[in-house]
Amino acid sequence: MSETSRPCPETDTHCPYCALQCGTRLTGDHAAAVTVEPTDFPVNRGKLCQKGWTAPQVLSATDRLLTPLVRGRDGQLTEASWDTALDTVADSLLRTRAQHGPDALAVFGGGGLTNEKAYLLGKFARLALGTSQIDYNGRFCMSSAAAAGNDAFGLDRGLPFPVTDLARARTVLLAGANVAETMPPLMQHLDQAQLIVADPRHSATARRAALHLQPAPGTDLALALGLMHLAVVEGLVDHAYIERRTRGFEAAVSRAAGWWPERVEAVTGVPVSAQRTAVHLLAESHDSYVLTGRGVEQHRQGTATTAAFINLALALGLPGSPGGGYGCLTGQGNGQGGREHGQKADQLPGYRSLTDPTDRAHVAGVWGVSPHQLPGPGRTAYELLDALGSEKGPRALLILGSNPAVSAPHSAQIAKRLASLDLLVVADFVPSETARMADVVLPVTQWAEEDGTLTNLEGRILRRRALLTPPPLVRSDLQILHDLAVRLGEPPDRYPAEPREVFEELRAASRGGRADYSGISYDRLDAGESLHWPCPDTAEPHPGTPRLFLDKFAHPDGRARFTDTDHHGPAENTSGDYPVHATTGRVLAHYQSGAQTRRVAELSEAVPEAFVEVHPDTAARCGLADRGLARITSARGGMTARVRLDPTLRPDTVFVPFHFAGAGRANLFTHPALDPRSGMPEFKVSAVRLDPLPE
Ligand SMILES: Nc1nc2c(c(=O)[nH]1)N[C@H]1C(S)=C(S)[C@@H](COP(=O)(O)OP(=O)(O)OC[C@H]3O[C@@H](n4cnc5c(=O)[nH]c(N)nc54)[C@H](O)[C@@H]3O)O[C@H]1N2
Ligand SMILES: Nc1nc2c(c(=O)[nH]1)N[C@H]1C(S)=C(S)[C@@H](COP(=O)(O)OP(=O)(O)OC[C@H]3O[C@@H](n4cnc5c(=O)[nH]c(N)nc54)[C@H](O)[C@@H]3O)O[C@H]1N2
Ligand code: SF4
Ligand SMILES: [Mo]
Repeated sequence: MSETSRPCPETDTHCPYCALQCGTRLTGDHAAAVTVEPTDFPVNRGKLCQKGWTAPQVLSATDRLLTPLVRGRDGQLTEASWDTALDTVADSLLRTRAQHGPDALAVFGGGGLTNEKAYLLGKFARLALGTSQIDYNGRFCMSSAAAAGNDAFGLDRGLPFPVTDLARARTVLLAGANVAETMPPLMQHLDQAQLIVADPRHSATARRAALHLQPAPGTDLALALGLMHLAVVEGLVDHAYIERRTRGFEAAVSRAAGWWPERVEAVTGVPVSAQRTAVHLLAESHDSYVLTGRGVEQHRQGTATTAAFINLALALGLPGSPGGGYGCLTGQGNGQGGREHGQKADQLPGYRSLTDPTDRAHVAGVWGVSPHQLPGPGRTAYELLDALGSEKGPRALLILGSNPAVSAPHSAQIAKRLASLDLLVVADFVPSETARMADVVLPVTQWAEEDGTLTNLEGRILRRRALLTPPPLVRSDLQILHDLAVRLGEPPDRYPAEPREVFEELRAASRGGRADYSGISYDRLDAGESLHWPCPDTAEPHPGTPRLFLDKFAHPDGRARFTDTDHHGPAENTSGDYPVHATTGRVLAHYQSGAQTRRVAELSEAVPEAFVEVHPDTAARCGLADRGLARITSARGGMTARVRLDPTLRPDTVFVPFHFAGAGRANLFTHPALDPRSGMPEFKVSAVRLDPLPE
C-alpha cells in the first residue's frame, strides 16, 4: 500500500477533561493533525462542549514539554537526559529520607489521573517512599460530597444511577451546580425536567430553570434545613419510606424545626414563596432528583450542607427509588476512580481504609509486604501543602496531575511553601505555573497517547485508548514511577509500567472492597460492555451495578442515615473593610487552573483574562466601570480582574473564575478555612473589597 492510501489511524476514547467523560472518536496520524468527533456514547449522545472539540490542540501545544528539565546552578531549568533527571530526583529523595525520615517525602496527585496511575502512585508513596504524606486535588473537589455520601448511604459513588435516568425525571434540583457550563452535554438529559437551580448567580443553568433560588453564598445549609422544615409542615414527607429505609429522622426534623421559612428568608435571601414552590415541585412525584455541585460543597460546612440536601431527599423518599434519587456531580475526568484507589491520605485501593486492620492486611497481601510496612494516614491536601518546607513538614514533593500554584486556596502562601522545598518534582505535559517552580520537570504522555481506565460520574469504568505514538523523549506517568522506584531500591516487578498489568493488580487489590473492580477486565471493556462498580469477580461474569441502593443502602443494617446538622455560616463575614462576598467557579471555555485550556487559541480568545461579575449598583458604589480593571482584596491578598456588569447577580456578591494565573488568580483572595470532616477549603465564599485600578 502506498503512503497516501494508508487509512488514517482512528480510535474510540473519551474526552480528557471533566467527569462526564464524553465518548469521542479520534482520527489522525500525528499530534497536529488529530481531529475529534463525538460518539453516540450514552452520556453525551453525539455532543461535546467547546473544550472537548478543541482538546486535541493541547497535543501539539507550542510549549509542550518534550524533554526532562533540571534546574542548574544558575537557577535556570535546562534540558537534561532522563538518566540525569531521574538520578537527581532519586538521590535527593534518598538523601532527604536518610536525614529526615520517610515523612519528609510527599506526593500530590490528581483526579485527572487514570485509575492505573492513581493506584500506582499510592503504592509508590507507601512502599517506595514509605511515606504517609500523600493526598490529591480531589480533596478540593469531591471530598465533602464523598464524606456526606459515606455517612448517609454507607458508600460514596457520585451518581448511584446512570446519567440517562435523569431523562425521565419530573423535577431536578441543582444545588450549586452550573451544568450548562460545566457539563453541557448533560443538559440534554434534563430537557424534560422542571429544573430548580440554587445559585447566587443567574447562571447559564439558572436561565434554563423553572425556578431559580438565589441564596447568599455560604447559606445553603440554612436553605436545605428550611426546605426540610417546609416538607414536614406541608405534609410532603414520605413516612412509609422513612420508617422502612432510614434512621435518624427525628433528630434531623427537630433541627429543621428551628428553620422556619421567614428565618430562612432572612438568612439566605430566598423568599418564602420560592422555598414553598421548590418543595412542592420536588415532592410532586418520586421521579425527582436532588443533585449537588461545588457551589454547596466547597465550604467550611460543605459536608454538613451536602448532608442537609441528602436529608431533604431522604425525607421525600427519593434515594434508592427507581425514578429518583440523590447524586453529586463528580468533577474531574477521573474524579470518581481517583478517589477510590489509594492516592487519598487515608485510603487504600478499592475504597479501603488505611486504618482498618482487615483492609491493610488485604492490600499488603496483594503487594507482598507485611501490613506493618504500610504507613498510617497523612495530612489532607491543604494541610499538606501548607506544611511543606516547615520544621515538621515534608521537604521534597512529587506532583502528578495538579497545578496548586494556581488552584490551591490562599495560593500566595502555597507558592511560598512550594518555593521553600529542598526538592520539587513536577510531571506534566505543559509548563504549568507549578512546573515552572520545580527543580525537576518530567515530561509525560497525554490522553491520546496512552491507555488506561477512568471511572466517570456514574461509577462507570471506561477505556482511554491511545491513538498516537508519544513524542520520543516523553514517558508515561507509570513508566516514571517504575523508573524512580527501581532507583530507590524497589523490586522492578512491583511497579509495572503497562496499564493493563497495573489494572490486573488493581482488580486484586479492590477485590471485596467497597469499590470492587475485580470482575472488570480490559477485554470486557474493549468488547463494549457497560460496567459500573461494584463488579465482583463471580463465576458468571457479573453485570456490574448501574443502580445502587434499590433494595438497601450500604450500611450494615441496610438503612440510610439522616444527619443532624445546623447552619453556622461561612468562616468570614462581610465587614466595613471587606463589605462584599466573593465566590469563585468556572466558565465554559476553561478547565480548572487553565494549564491546558489557556493554551488553546479558540478558548483563550473566548475568555482571555480574569474577570469579575459585579452588580451595577455594587459597581457604582465601588467606583467601578464596565470593562474597567478592578482590584479584589481580602484579608489574605488581592487579585486583578476586568469588570463585567451583571444586573442579575445578587448585589452583595461578586463572582470570579479561578482559571487564570499571575495577578489574575482568584485564589489570591480565597480563604483556607477547612471543613473539619472532609478537609475541603472554603473556595466559595470570602469577604472582599473592590477598588478601581488604572489600566
Ligand atoms: N467548563 C468547565 N467545566 C468543568 C470544569 C472546569 O474547570 N471548567 N471542572 C470540572 C470539575 S473538576 C468540577 S469540580 C466541576 C464543577 O462543576 P460546578 O459545581 O457546576 O462548578 P462551579 O462553577 O465551581 O460551581 C457551580 C456554581 O456554584 C455557584 N455558587 C458559588 N457559591 C455558591 C454558594 O455559596 N451556594 C450555591 N448554591 N451556589 C454557589 C457558582 O455561582 C456556580 O455557578 O466542573 C467540571 N467541569
Ligand atoms: N478558587 C477556586 N479554586 C478551586 C476551585 C474553585 O471552584 N474555586 N475548584 C477546585 C477543584 S474542584 C479542583 S478539581 C481543583 C483543580 O485544580 P488543579 O489540581 O490545578 O487541576 P488542573 O488545572 O486540571 O491541573 C492539572 C495539571 O496536571 C496536568 N495533567 C493533566 N493530566 C495529567 C496526567 O495524566 N499526568 C500528569 N502528570 N499531569 C497531568 C495538567 O497539564 C495540569 O497542569 O481546583 C480547585 N481550586
Ligand atoms: S462535557 Fe466534559 S467530557 Fe464532555 S466534552 Fe465537555 S469537557 Fe469533555
Ligand atoms: Mo473539581
